[in-house]
Amino acid sequence: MNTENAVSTAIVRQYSQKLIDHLCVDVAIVGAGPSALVAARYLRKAGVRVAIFERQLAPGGGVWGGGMLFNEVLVQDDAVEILEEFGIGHIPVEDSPGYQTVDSVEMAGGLIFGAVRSGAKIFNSVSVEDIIFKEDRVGGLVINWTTVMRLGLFVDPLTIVADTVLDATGHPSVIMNLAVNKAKIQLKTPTGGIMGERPMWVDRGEESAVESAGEYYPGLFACGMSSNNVMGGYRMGPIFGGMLKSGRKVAELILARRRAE
Ligand code: 48F
Repeated sequence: MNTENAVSTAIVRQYSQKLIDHLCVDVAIVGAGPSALVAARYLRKAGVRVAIFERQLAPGGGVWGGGMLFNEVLVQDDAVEILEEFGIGHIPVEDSPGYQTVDSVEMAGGLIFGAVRSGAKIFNSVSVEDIIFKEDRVGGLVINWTTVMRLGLFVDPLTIVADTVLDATGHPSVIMNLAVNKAKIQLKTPTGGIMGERPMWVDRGEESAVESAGEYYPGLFACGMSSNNVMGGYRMGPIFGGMLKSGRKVAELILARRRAE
């Protein structure tokens, strides 16, 4: 085999095998932002099969840009153990006890590496365009290449079968919107629908990002800014302890649900 052919054959074969191995998983995560990457690592450490589908070329979601492209973020002391789980460095803020600064590039890279090294597979440049919904349960995802969707090409998708779907799509809560608008699901919220994100209030937003992480319909969980939006929480800007803890909490809830079933 000549070298050109060897390169192409190895890539196509390996990618195809990876995709085939993840066409049916325990947990399918939509979005590869910070809450998703934390959830993926904790789920994998408990032996759960996880695949993450991220529509952008680069996983990491809203971490990379820090605050207004100043590439630093804040993390509260009570989330430092999660940073350390991923081997991510942090520096105490001298004049504001209780907070650490974290280089946002190190944080994005560290979260991605920690999730992948735990065995979670990330499929980047893949968009989730619909859910599988049957027998009153969310049962997986409908996926397509982001380029196909962005170009508006009329190309049928493929599917991912999953016991559990985790919406970690951030502010737009893409999967929850699909569930409400297309599957006509009543979510476990005070209105049965999506409450909608409120303006910035950092402390309350940080609390609600964690409190809201959970199961909203059989087989359908949300975390991070997605669950915060679903439950009408406040936004909080470039402080990430809540995102990290939201990812860890949703992993614990998914594991508890799996044990109970
Ligand atoms: O928004 P995002 O970073 O998720 P998060 O874990 O973290 C939020 C923070 O970054 C920040 C914040 C905290 O202070 O306010 O915003 O809640 O990442 C969400 C990811 O989901 C991807 C999107 O590209 C992003 O990387 N995503 C969204 N819709 C889809 C998707 C889709 N339909 N298919 C695949 N990926």
